Amino acid sequence: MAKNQEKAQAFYIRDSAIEQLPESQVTDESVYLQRRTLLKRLGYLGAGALLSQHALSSSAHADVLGFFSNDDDKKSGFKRSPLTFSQPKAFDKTQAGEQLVLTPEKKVTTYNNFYEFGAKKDQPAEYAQDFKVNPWQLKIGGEVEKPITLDYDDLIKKFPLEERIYRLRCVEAWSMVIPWVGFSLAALIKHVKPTSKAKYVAFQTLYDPEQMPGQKSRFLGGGIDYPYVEGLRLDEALHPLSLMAVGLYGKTLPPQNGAPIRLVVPWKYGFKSIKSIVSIQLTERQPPTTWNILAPQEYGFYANVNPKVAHPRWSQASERRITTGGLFARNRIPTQLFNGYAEQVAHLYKDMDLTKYY
Ligand SMILES: Nc1nc2c(c(=O)[nH]1)N[C@H]1C(S)=C(S)[C@@H](COP(=O)(O)O)O[C@H]1N2
Ligand SMILES: [Mo]
Repeated sequence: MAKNQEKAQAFYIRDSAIEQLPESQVTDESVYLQRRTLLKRLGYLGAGALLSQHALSSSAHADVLGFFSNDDDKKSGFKRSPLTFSQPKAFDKTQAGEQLVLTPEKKVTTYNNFYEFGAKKDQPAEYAQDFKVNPWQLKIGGEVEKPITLDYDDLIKKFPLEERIYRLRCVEAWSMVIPWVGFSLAALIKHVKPTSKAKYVAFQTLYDPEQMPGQKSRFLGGGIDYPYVEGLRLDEALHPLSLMAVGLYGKTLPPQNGAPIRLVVPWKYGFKSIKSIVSIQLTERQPPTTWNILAPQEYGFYANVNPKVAHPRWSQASERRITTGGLFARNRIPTQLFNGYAEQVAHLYKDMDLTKYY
């Protein structure tokens, strides 16, 4: 336990470090971009080579540069296909009177948390390009009457797809607005017919160290014991907002965002939204979850977005909304209870002490 806490301390420091970069280092986006152009002309910036060259060894700097990296700098081996989907009115850009500004696609696909491909923000986009998503098998079983295995084509064809525009709030206090494409987790769960014993849903990411360098190296993978696992209470999983996403911005997911299929639970911190899922099991008991195992005093099972419940090492009262303004815009906004979805989900927690069940 103490060992785990130490690990969590060690690799999350960079997240507070980036928030604490002195103003003099984070002054102006154009200065930064000019510097990039210069480095490029001098031949220092190529196919995402920054980190491997240790040109900038400080993680905070690497994160800042990673943020501005764009697809043109990277070899994009992965091919995304267009999807066919409906666009229900309930999930358009105007939600509860709020106009949501979409995070640009390039930011969504280059600033990622996917520790299996490296614990720095720009590493998944670089190291996941050759990830094989087809063939794929997703097994759904446990406390169900009709266990099934979905193959790659089933993932995009078995259930009708819709576009859902959701806020994504990471526990590290940044957020995006992403147009996902997917189907209700509820549709999948109803399809397999849960038994009366089913109370929770357990999810598991692929374990394949040959393809996922972070699973091979504790240095790259942030000290997590893989496979990455997550869980929901059955009523949370059945909530209409819980989404199995297979795409974003109208096309199949890139690997760095969790191809070929990932969970999206928009009222919870991002780490609940587990990527590249191979197993969904309905269970009687509350399943173990990766970040809770790693640092239970910092990350709970519920992980509902809550501005009033601080992380032990930082406040959750506000967040940096990632838009075209980038790191340099003053786009800090107040965090909303349940990430703005309180009207839909607060009833799930009505008799619970949210400071205890964090
Ligand atoms: N398997 C797996 N799933 C994961 C993660 C991860 O490291 N491994 N990171 C989580 C975290 S912390 C966040 S914020 C979101 C980020 O999703 P995005 O990169 O698509 O924005 O994925 C979540 N799902
Ligand atoms: Mo996160």
